[in-house]
Amino acid sequence: MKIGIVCYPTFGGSGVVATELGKALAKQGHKIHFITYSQPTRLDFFNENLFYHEVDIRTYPLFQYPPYELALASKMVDVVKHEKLDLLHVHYAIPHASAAYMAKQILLTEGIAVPVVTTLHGTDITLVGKDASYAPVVTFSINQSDGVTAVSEDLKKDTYEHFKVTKDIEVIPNFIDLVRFKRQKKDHFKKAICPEGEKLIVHTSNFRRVKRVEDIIRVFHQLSQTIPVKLLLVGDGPERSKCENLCRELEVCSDVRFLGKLEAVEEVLSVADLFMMTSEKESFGLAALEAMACEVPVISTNAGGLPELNIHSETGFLSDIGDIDSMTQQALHILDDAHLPQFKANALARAKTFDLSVILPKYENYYDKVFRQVNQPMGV
Ligand code: GMT
Repeated sequence: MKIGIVCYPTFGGSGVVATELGKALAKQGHKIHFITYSQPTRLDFFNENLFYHEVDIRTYPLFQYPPYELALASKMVDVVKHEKLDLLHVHYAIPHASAAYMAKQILLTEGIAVPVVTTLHGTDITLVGKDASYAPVVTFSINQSDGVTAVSEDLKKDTYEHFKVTKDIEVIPNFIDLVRFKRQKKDHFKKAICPEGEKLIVHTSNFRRVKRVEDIIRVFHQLSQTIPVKLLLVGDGPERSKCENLCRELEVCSDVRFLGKLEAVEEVLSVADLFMMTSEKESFGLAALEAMACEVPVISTNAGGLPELNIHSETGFLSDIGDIDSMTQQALHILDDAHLPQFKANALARAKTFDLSVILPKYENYYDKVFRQVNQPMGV
């Protein structure tokens, strides 16, 4: 198939999923056309089936806000027509689903019917999408998509609860490439970070408020009073300086390192003993899956789709949002050498159920179904 993929190209779960999906589909022989405002971060290798089309955003003194959605819709029209795409797959409802709707209507006036699949990723529903400033457009554009997928059962449930969505939503969970994400031998790195054999906790995120990274620092502070431990924080975002200040206040700076944005996150995960995800909302928790693939157990909240990934007292533990004491006790249990190897093995076993080879055919079958529905209307 010839597929156009629209996503946010920067660091962030939805962009990562979209890019990895496109790369995997290209390896299967599909022609994949990325349509984004800049080169997706993980679009980092050459494949004869991968193409990249940049959205041109023209500004004008009159525009306080350049109309990105219009530029994107125009680009989609152009790429569908000239590359003869079979399907558009847009990731993150805002504004991609409504731009796709506009592109589809324009193409119909020229006799071209291109099916649109929208994948809901989380905050496009649970946070931003719910807001009255976007909700009517989000509802409309989900209902107008030819196919809708969500990355967890919980996100599907949330979508039906908060929007008047009449479309069937197919749950296709996120996936992991176990060839890339696997535990590597990085003893020198572990030695440099934990010279006295301390246990290592890792967190990766975009440091938005919803991630509650300060909770991780508070848990770490309590833990460090009981066992020798270090903390690596990977990523960057609006809450980072608050987190740095909290480290100073709790006097844990010498044991905590902020690494900023990293490409090779699997190298850091390879030396970790525990991964923490304290989010107050999380539709899936891709970063936790990446950790599990590298044999790292997870302590997470029980928010959103996290219980569908992290199995309580098997691959790690679930806690109520903000329950610092419970998370500290859970961390002490996992980091005990009598328990750690089993948790690590369980984390890897669970990650394998989300392997790319398991999930990719689900997308291919879904594309096929939607394509046939649009090109062969019912009753024919
Ligand atoms: O977590 C974020 O803030 C980024 C966001 C995104 O759209 O890039 O992530 C969402 O999509 C990911 C991929 O499907 C999911 O793994 C994350 O759980 C989800 N984030 C939230 O629901 C907060």
